Order: sequence, then C-alpha cells, then structure tokens
Amino acid sequence: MNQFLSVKDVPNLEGLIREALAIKKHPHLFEHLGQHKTMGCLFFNSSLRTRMSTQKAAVNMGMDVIVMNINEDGWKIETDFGVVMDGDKAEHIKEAAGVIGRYCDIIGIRAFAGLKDKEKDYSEHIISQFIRYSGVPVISLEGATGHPLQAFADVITIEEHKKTRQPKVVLTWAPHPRALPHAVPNSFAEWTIAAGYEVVIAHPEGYELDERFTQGAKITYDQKEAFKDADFIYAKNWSSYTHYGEILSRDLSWTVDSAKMSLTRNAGFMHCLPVRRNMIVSDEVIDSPRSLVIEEAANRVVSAQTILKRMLESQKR
Ligand code: SN0
Repeated sequence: MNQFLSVKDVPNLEGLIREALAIKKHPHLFEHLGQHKTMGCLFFNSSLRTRMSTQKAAVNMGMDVIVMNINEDGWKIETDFGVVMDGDKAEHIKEAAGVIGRYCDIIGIRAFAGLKDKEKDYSEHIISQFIRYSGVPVISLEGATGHPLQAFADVITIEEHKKTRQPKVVLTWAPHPRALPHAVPNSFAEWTIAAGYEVVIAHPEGYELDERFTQGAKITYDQKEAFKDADFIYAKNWSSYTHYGEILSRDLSWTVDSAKMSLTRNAGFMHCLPVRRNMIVSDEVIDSPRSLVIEEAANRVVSAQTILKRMLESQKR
C-alpha cells in the first residue's frame, strides 16, 4: 500500500476491519515494524484528533514522528506551478515534498478543500503533489475530497456496535454557521457503502454530494423518513457541491434532537467531531448513552495504526 486516500486503496475491507479489531486488542505487538522509521505529519489546517491519534498510532508501531504546521512553522508554500514567486511564499511544494520524502518514510497530509475551485479541490491538488514528488507512501489526514482514516474508524465503531449484519446507517446533513468541505460525508458514504450497510443520505435540496461517493446509497430530502428504524445516525454539515462551496440553508429544523432519535431503532449517534452543539445535535442527544462520538475518536488510533502497519509491511518486502 503506497497511498491511502480512499476505500479504493484498500484491497479487502473485510480483512482490514478484522485486522483493525485485532490491533485494538494488542496495540503493541508490531513495534518492530516501525523501528528506525519516521512518520511525518504535515498540517495545512487545524487538527486535534487526527494530530494526536496519528502520532499515537505511529508511536505504537515503533516509529518516530515529526509533526509540522505547514505555512505556520516553516516557509509559506507555493502550491501552483509556473508562478513568479514574488510574494510571501518562499518555497515551492515540489522541493518541499522532495525534501520531506528524504526525512520521512511515510507522510500524512491534512489539506482541506478551498471550496472555491471544484476541479482543483477534486484533483486533490496538494496531496497529489506529495504523492508525485516525495517518493514515499502518503496518507490523507483529510484531504479536499476525503477523510479516510475517519471513515475507517467510523466503520470499526459500527462493526463493534451493530446488532444486525446489515445495519441501516443514516448520514444526515445538519446546519452549521460556516461553509464546510465534503471530505467527511464523501468518505463516510464511500466506506459504509463498501462495508455493505443499508446507507441512506438525508439532506435539503441542493446538497447532493458527488455521485462518485454516494452510488449505492438511497438519497432523500425527508429527514424524518430517513430516521425511521435507523441503527446509526451520522450527523454532519457540508456546503453545497453543485453550487460549489455555498451555504444554501441554515435551517435549524435539521438539528438532530431526541424527538427525531425516537423514530430510530434506538440508534447510536455519531459525529466525527469537532461538533457545534445545538446546531448539529442537541445537548440531550450528544450527552445521552446512545452517543458514540468519543468511541469514534478512540478508534482513530486503531484506523491509523492499521494503515501504518499495512504500509510498513509493504515497505519491508
Ligand atoms: C472539518 C470538516 O471537514 O468539516 C474537519 C472535520 C474533521 N470541520 C471543521 O472545519 C469544523 C470547523 C467549525 O468551525 O466548526
């Protein structure tokens, strides 16, 4: 495995989930694999869970870790080609990627969508330059189009809690004050569909996601209908994909509350965090015993460690 951006980079999801659950039981069995190897984590955007869980996962694998806030701790990076670099950006991504690839055996990158240029975002403009110029395996720590370590952790969490083989999993849009990227809902849809769940996506009109990620899901504008008999409710805000990056609604009637949760089959409540309380979800729901948000975050170590293990094993060969 030399890149991890999507569920498509995983040959056998079922096997990967089994491996993750085994790693969770015995997290320190594989320290030899990462000895004398360095993980580099590069952040173009803020992070709490991704930063700490990826670092912990790498340490569990016996690796050393270098973490850097790009554009803050170092030189500002130019990511476009053919520009006259006469502004405040002192270093080009091409050299930066080449150099970092000499210091690190695996590189993780967080680079959110800019939400202005759909084509540029959906080409994974920044991560793809690191894949091209670093010469080492690259992990998305949330790129412009996906957040695969989050979605993998979410699938692990569902596997641990599901009571039927094919649970009904509902991804619901919820209101937020800012325009947010599509990475989390894209990956959640892609991974839960690949896992074989019954996936329903509910959102107001105009919030259709890119079909490449949602094929196989049922899509509805009726949130209450979607919640009926659901086993898991996954709330998330995203901006419009068709009206790229725009906020079309701040409708608080889409907030997940106890009345809606009572339509479900005693569903688990899920969110990737950070979450805006009483916008996305009511205090009552997130503070209830049905809330799985802390468990999802705990499983971020497990998902990251499983991917690092796969990458280290393929480097050894
Ligand atoms: C990011 C997103 O992709 O939606 C990261 C989620 C893991 N979330 C935010 O940027 C939320 C920021 C806010 O203001 O609430």
